[in-house]
Amino acid sequence: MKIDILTLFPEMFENVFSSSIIKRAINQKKVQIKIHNFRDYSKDPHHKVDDTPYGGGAGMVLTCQPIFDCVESLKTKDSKVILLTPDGIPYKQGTAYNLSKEKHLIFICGHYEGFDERIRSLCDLQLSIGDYVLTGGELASMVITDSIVRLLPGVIEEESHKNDSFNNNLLDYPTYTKPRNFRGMEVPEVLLSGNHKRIEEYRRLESIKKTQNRRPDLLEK
Ligand code: 6GU
Repeated sequence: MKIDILTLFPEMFENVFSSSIIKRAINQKKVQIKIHNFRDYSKDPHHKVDDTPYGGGAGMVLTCQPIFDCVESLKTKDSKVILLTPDGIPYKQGTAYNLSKEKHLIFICGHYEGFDERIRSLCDLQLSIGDYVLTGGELASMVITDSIVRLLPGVIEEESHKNDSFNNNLLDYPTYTKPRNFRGMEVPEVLLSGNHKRIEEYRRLESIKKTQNRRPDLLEK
């Protein structure tokens, strides 16, 4: 998979993509991630990327030209162009699965007060990562990239995401490791039983109980 990210703040991405599982996925060539500063595409003599809003109002608005030119230079018939915006559709694990099957993703990170509405016409999808407002789309693009890359074949054991929270609209079951007793807190007996059928039943029940308690909205689905 190829991922291109358009941003005015490339430095924000340095540590996130050079650590842990994403770093390994890049080194193993499972994904190629490139960060593009769309200021470099500005035709303005001072590399301006924003201007005041028509009709008045506070703040600066990202202009069309640099973002259109940058996307058009990267886009092929295999590309999906995705705008990160608080008014996008809510991003879910199911979206992560669908996007993990794509060949090429292009993320556009807005910033400042907003972007020219016509930038939406470039995009196949507009996503939000939750009902709160971030200063820009950068963190959202990192969240989405992380959740997609871990699903790419061979990045982590398939077994590890089979039971992920949100698959089948259930939260993940609780897990334990050694020691059996830590400060008086015991590992549930059933997990030590070696009875795989009973363990499976216990885990399914715990998943349902946890979902009922914390996310009853998921069970309604
Ligand atoms: Cl994708 N962008 C911004 N700026 N804020 C957000 C968001 C995205 N998702 C939730 N809040």
